[in-house]
Amino acid sequence: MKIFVLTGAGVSAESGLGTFRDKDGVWTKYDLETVATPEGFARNPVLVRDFYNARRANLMDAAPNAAHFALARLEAELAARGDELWLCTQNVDDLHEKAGSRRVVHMHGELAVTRCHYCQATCPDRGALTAEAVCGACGRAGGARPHVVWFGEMPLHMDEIEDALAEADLFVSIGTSGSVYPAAGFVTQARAMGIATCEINLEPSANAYVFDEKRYGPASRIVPAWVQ
Ligand code: BJW
Repeated sequence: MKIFVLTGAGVSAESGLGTFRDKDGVWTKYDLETVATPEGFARNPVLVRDFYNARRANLMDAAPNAAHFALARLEAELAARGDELWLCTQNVDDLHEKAGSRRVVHMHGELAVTRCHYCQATCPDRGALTAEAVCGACGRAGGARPHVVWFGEMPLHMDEIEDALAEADLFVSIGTSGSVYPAAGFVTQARAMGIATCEINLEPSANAYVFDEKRYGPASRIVPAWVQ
């Protein structure tokens, strides 16, 4: 039995990390073209670094909730009986890892990793992104950016993700609005391959009609109940 789980911002909402498209979501306060595109970074790197530095600071204080812990428990239980949980997250936080998940694929990157705009070298870094930072790999200054995937950039690990999805017996989507591609298309791909699908979310997502099974409510309650 292989279960492919896709998580989104809703799984971390009860840990105090904002979602993007809900009332009070990140994109109601910030213009996404300005802070989450390569063009925005080229136009105003100071503003973009400030935006991500504030989010890095928030992340320091955030702790996993019952949904993250339930998924980590499920991974261990499945592994113990020779089955597999394949956890793919759109989230750039590290709450799955903090909860004990062993293998997490971050398709939209990781907030606590810095990438050099010039040479693409990455290094773990929870400190503030600055214009003065010198890249340890290429020696150039001024290229420090968060290792996250902006609109118009290619999501990470896509070959690995497509392979895992094709091998799954069950696809479960948790806490995502289903509005950002390619992740939003996974449920349709899964259905086309005959894989059972389940949505867990606060409310029906944009793709709710595609799922076989639906469970609605806060992730901290619904995910542990589903894992039982
Ligand atoms: C709870 C809850 C609780 C709340 N319990 N639930 C037109 C058609 C199709 C595609 C496109 C198009 N135009 C452009 C595109 C492509 C574009 C795209 O999809 N745009 C759409 C907006 C239409 N996609 C891209 O650009 C991607 N790249 C790509 O396609 O590459 C191919 C390519 C490249 C180059 C050339 C050609 C092709 C990249 C997408 C990158 C997304 N990046 C972000 C920012 C990451 C960094 C950062 O954090 O700042 O990723 S955007 C943001 O959205 C973030 C998230 O991972 C992503 C998804 O959001 P998510 O997780 O679903 O959050 P929300 O807020 O939307 O939803 C939360 C849900 O939780 C809600 O439903 C709530 O109800 C629920 N919830 N509390 C349970 N307690």
